[in-house]
Amino acid sequence: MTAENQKDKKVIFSGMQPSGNITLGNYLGALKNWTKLQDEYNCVFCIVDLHALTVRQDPAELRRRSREVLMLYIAAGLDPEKNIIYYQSHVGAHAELAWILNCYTYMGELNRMTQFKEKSQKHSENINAGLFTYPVLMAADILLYQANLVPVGNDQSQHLELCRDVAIRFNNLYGETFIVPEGYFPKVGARIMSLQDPTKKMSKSDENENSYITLLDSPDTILRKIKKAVTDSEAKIAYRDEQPGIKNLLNIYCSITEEPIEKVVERFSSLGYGELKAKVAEVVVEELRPIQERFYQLEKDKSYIDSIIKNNAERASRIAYKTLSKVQRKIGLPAKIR
Ligand code: ATP
Ligand code: LTN
Repeated sequence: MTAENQKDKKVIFSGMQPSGNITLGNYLGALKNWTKLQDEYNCVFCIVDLHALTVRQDPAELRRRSREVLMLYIAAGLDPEKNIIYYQSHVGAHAELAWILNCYTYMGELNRMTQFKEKSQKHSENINAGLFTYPVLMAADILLYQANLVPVGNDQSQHLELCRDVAIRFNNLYGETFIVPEGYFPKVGARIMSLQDPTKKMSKSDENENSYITLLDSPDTILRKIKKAVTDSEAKIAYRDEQPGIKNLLNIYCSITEEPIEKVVERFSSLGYGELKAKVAEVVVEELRPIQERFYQLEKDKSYIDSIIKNNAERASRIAYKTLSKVQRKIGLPAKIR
């Protein structure tokens, strides 16, 4: 059964930017959860390459990373036949609907977006209009597929709220057109922090490579980065806000093993920090090993990946253009003559 022919199932839409190497944070906070949703829902997982353009990208790197993200989605366990896995730029309807929705979104609404404020501070030399209208393109992504649920980290809740407001506004003006989506947020523990500054989230665009683990880091690199992780001088293994480094290591461990935190804290209570780090590195290495093996296998099969890219863009287009045509008709754009 594929996403198109399971009419009774709810639709899930989510995406990741190919703006860096996918990190353990992206995996534990998003990708790993997506793999658990694929049986229960009709899922559409996008590689949002147009969103990545809001920050200057090296063209060859962007192309390479976009393919890498697509292969990592599959290697992490997303089935490209059951789910729709595709590049945003391969479905023109995203940019077309985004233009239309721009005309139904207010400057005041976009001005309030905290991600825009943060990213314009970080990239003060390139505050482009795309960065400002980023949430409108995200709304178009979601609304095109009539998604019921959008699994994202808490950092995206403001964007999702805007998407809902625009959908409701449009429906009020033109009658029921879009499903108004709900956010689907992970548990708090799934927020993975930087290994170098555990008060900041682990981010794939961090300048310091030691702050994150990527899904393709070798076992030696993983061990080295975890050994270097910033902790504290309490010399006590406890799960509390005053020890953010240790808390983060425990979160990583428990997100992988899916054990309750209290049980693990009890078991590890007599260990030193070095020993805790070795345990954490071990579960990370073992979690990533099969993903890496599948990734390197997939990488060799160019024609298989190419066929996934082509077929899935076609499947996505069929759904997206159906919604776009409906929107065009409702707002009074002239019908195409066939
Ligand atoms: P960038 O550094 O380019 O802003 P990012 O690493 O924050 O990127 P996104 O592509 O914006 O990642 O997000 C992809 C998904 O991963 C989103 O659902 C986001 O909420 C989730 N995510 C990102 N970072 C973390 C983290 N440290 N812990 C848990 N989930 C995360
Ligand atoms: N803005 C999101 C990525 C993203 C997305 C989407 C997520 C773009 N379009 C649609 C869910 C649904 C991010 O930065 N995590």
